[in-house]
Amino acid sequence: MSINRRNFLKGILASSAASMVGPSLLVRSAQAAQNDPGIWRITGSHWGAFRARVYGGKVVEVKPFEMDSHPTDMLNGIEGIIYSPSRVRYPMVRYDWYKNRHNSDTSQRGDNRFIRVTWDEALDLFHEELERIQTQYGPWALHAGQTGWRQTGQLHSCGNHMQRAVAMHGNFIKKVGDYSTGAGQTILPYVLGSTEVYAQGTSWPLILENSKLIVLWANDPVKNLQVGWACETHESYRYLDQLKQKVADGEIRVVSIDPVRSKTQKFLGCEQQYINPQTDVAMMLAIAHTLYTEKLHDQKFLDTYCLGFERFVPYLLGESEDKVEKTPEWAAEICGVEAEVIRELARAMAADRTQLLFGWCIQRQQHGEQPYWMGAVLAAMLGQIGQPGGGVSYAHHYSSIGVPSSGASGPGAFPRNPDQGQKPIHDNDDFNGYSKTIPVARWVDAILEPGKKIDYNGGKVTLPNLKMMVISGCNPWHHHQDRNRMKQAFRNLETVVTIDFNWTASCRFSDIVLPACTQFERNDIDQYGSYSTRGILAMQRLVDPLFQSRTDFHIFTDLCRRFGKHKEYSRGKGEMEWLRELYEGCRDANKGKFAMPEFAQFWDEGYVDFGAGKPWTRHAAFRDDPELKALGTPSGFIEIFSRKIDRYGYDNCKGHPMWFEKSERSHGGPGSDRFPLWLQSCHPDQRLHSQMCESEAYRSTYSVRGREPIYLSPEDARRRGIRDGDLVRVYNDRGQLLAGARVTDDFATGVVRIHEGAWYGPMDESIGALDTYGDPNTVTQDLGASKLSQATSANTCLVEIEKYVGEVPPVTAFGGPVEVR
Ligand SMILES: Nc1nc2c(c(=O)[nH]1)N[C@H]1C(S)=C(S)[C@@H](COP(=O)(O)OP(=O)(O)OC[C@H]3O[C@@H](n4cnc5c(=O)[nH]c(N)nc54)[C@H](O)[C@@H]3O)O[C@H]1N2
Ligand SMILES: Nc1nc2c(c(=O)[nH]1)N[C@H]1C(S)=C(S)[C@@H](COP(=O)(O)OP(=O)(O)OC[C@H]3O[C@@H](n4cnc5c(=O)[nH]c(N)nc54)[C@H](O)[C@@H]3O)O[C@H]1N2
Ligand SMILES: [Mo]
Repeated sequence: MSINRRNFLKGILASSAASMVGPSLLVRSAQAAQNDPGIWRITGSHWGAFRARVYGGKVVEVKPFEMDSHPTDMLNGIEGIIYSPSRVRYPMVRYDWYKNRHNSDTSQRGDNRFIRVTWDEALDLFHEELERIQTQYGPWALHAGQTGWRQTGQLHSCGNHMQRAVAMHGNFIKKVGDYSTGAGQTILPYVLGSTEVYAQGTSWPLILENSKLIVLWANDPVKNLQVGWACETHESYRYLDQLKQKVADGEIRVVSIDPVRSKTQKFLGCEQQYINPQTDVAMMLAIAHTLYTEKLHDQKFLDTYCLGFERFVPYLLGESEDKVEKTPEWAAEICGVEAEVIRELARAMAADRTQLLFGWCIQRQQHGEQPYWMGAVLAAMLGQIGQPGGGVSYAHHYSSIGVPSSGASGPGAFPRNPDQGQKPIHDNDDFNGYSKTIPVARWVDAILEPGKKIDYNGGKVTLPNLKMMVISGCNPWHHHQDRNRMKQAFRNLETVVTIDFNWTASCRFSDIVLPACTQFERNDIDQYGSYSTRGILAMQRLVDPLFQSRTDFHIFTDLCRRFGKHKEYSRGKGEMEWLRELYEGCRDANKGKFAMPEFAQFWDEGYVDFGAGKPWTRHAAFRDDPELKALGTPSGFIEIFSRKIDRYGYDNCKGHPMWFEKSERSHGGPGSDRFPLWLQSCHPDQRLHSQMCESEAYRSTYSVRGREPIYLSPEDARRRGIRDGDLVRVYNDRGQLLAGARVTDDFATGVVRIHEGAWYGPMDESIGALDTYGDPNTVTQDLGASKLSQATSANTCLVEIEKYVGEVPPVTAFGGPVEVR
């Protein structure tokens, strides 16, 4: 049964060619369906709520929900998700693992050879492995804590299903924090008393009415508001339309500070301020320096609402620490923004009502805490925190934040934990001295260096000795950094189980793969409008589960049956009973405030709308009464100097915000002599991370010669003899990938972008193998942002590019496993 590499690649090609039958059948049925209306059903997704026409058991048309005035283009990718050639069709077990179980040759991991098994066999194997891990090792050896962007729907929220079921069997390692805002959500509670990133912000109507200057700092809302955590209805875009008008009328000045001309900057037609990547803190310090030396800062605000400004000023003036005065001239050398431009911006900020709106990308880099802390210091110096249209926000590009909340309650979710009083089968809480929770992005460190003690947020974490992972509702082989390091690490794992509807690279590097169905193949409910809680949506099943896929609910009920916990797990209830209960719970919570019909009527009508909420100003209560409405910081005030952090004694996050050089930085920074290009792996315009990359026809609207695009400047292209549309090799010491060049004026010299979420498709399982599709995490750095947050710093990454002239390998990322019989 040994298959050599050549046959193997042929196998991959054959399997993806064969699977093309699916979509082409769909086209035929779409034609037939023109004469027959079929049935319209309503559902929702991260990309938007929509109605779908189902004909002959197939989705043949998708149209936006009528409450969505700004539907995204990505709705065109929906059908391709359901009928993707990359669907997981059957339970599969990795070839060598099937023969040798946990003693398998783990260097074969990623060779993509799998054996098809029955559901019963797959679940027996999964259960046996859980048993083995708990008895042979203990709870410290199992990581079932990695979760992510599961599809929408509160009942089928798949991470909850996986964790509840596994927790009914035994304890396991969990994560703390997330990849989105790891540095931001760790630093801001010290500074402003809450994570800020996951909190409702000042309402757009108040910003539009009161702001005179809006600074979009590393922020591309027009791109990033296309997706939301719940079922989106894109209400923010009405306000963005108004903002565009106000920019045109000269009523509001908007400046986008970004190394790239963003989608938002182009949409608004606003000012573009280029900045060298990763140098924002230097520019902010220079703004603070101008405010201070020109006496434009609000001393009264600093005295009344803040703590520690006097500990920060000596650093600003060069009287302490590094003895460098943070003048605009000093900053200009680092950030590439002229000193006079910095001064002008500082004066403009102080002259009138100024709203700072930060995106999240700049905290997904080394020392990612600093720009957020420094942003709060700037806002404090301007003294407008708590005023409508002033102060600082860290979330107006995310999930309808800034759209006034209706004030209604959304539906609850299927429980993530076992019910109260339920003991697991293996009630062993002895973690052998290892930490039970680890910072989310440090799990690969754990596999490679078990037992290592690391600093984290004022404490110590002892990395556990992981032997088994269960992965559901996330795609670690998209979301984590440095693929070749991951390959090395995965060789140390005995067993990996992945539950997904897509044959992602995470499936390829697993041992047991279980086919979930998509959200379009089950009934569910969710709220729409994410943070605005605008209404409740019925997510009606569009089609039956394809192939042998099952709902996560079904999968984990059957797993629990193997250890006699299925009744406790499901509480003896099926899908529609649960939905009714979640809906009724929501109706109770809203009683007397928001009218909701009975479940049957709701299900039939498809949604309940709560209406628009009232505008609201963030931090206004604190501004009104800083004593009674104190912030959640240790002192209750805005902490410009944090005694707590200072006492931790870290070298890479100190008592006040500071400029730190990066381990890799373009434009003359460290490492740029060898790898001169800064790679930003921003969030995709036409996907949600790795989701929808599998949608074939939709992918072809942006791919370049079948590969993920890499965006680069005309000058960088010219120097390397690269033309738009060329195939290029992107590389550094960590890895190499193929991508398709998109040459554009939107990008400055030295700045390139590959959107995160491009599927990983290695030539083979060997370490260092070329990635054939263009996953940026093939070359990113796996490094904690600092000892405080230990967050991902994916955007601290330098690369070089060359025109690719070798034999062109096929793309191996899509189309499922190579089935060995
Ligand atoms: N280089 C770089 N890397 C990054 C980032 C970056 O900016 N740059 N961004 C980071 C950020 S902010 C994030 S949030 C993460 C996102 O990381 P993830 O959340 O891991 O990314 P997704 O691609 O959304 O993966 C979700 C997976 O869950 C599966 N799934 C969805 N719904 C279901 C379901 O109902 N059942 C089952 N069983 N499976 C389901 C999908 O098919 C998909 O494979 O990536 C991080 N990684
Ligand atoms: N379409 C779409 N929308 C999404 C997502 C998606 O996958 N697709 N994902 C969602 C999720 S999970 C998240 S976490 C958010 C992510 O939201 P963010 O992290 O804010 O988004 P990004 O697109 O990564 O980056 C935003 C901007 O930051 C700029 N930038 C990057 N580095 C620097 C820097 O050093 N300095 C300055 N000044 N600017 C910089 C980039 O050029 C880009 O224009 O988006 C959400 N929205
Ligand atoms: Mo995220």
